[in-house]
Amino acid sequence: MQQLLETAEKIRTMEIRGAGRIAVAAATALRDYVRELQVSSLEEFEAKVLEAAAILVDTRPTAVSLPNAVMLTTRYDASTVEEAREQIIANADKFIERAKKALETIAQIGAKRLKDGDVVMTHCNSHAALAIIKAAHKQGKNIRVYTTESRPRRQGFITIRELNETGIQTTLIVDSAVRIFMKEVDVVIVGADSITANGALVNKIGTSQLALAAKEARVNFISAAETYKFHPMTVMGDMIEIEDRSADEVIDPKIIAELPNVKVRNPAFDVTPSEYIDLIVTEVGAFPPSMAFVVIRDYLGLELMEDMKETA
Ligand code: RUB
Repeated sequence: MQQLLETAEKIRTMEIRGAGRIAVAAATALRDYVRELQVSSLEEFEAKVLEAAAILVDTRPTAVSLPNAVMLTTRYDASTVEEAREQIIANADKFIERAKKALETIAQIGAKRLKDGDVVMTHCNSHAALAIIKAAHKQGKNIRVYTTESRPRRQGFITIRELNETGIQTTLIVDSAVRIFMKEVDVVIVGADSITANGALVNKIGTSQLALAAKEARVNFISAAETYKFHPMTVMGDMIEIEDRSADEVIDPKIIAELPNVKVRNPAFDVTPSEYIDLIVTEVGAFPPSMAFVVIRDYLGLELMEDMKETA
């Protein structure tokens, strides 16, 4: 359990972050946990697995990749502890492999949308979005990138390092400079924390501003999202919780303590409605956002929704 708790803490404190990485970390933690789990009955096994799953899911509320990964991993149909254990280990390995392959396929599909000489704008730090940019660069296309700082956690600093290592020419801008530079941009590519059944995108705070500026400038707006980032419960009308993070990430708490009339809000994500999204690149194809329900039905399965309802 110690190791699983450590992974949960790393997700909570954002040492492990990004929707894809937290999902893979959770599947890995569950696999390693059940491998060592000592129990005397299947009932006890089930209770321990449910407890571990809840600890991981409770770390961050917005990226559906996390509960999806946990649900897909902890499913089993077994009559003994050993059978259940084997199934969970196999599920976890399958999920980890699915995530890895998905990124590779998204990179190949998405890179087709980039032409030699294109200027891309990205936001925050998304492995899926960067996989597309890097694949196009690897194909010999000259791609330049505008990267936003992504206040308050400045994940843009991670992105510029990654792009710099690959040799891609990159310009760092503050979030409020998005509109000024949009006229030089050919395509915006961002990741996804969740995609709803009606094709709305939940991603790092500020994403919807990029989308708005892109629409105004008639620039294509693409989200790169593995199928496990689609949100099954939104089919039932559930709303996605937007994580509210600490004011300390925005301003020194000593300053705010001196300002009794001021409060700080720090939502970590926002919602971009489907009408601002031209394309969602998944590992099973590039679709308009109106196909979101089909992705949920055909590639996650509506039974995942039932599983989530039962454990809610
Ligand atoms: C990260 C973020 C990323 C998505 C997709 O937010 O919004 O755009 O998670 O990332 P945070 P990826 O830093 O708060 O986790 O494509 O790597 O899954």
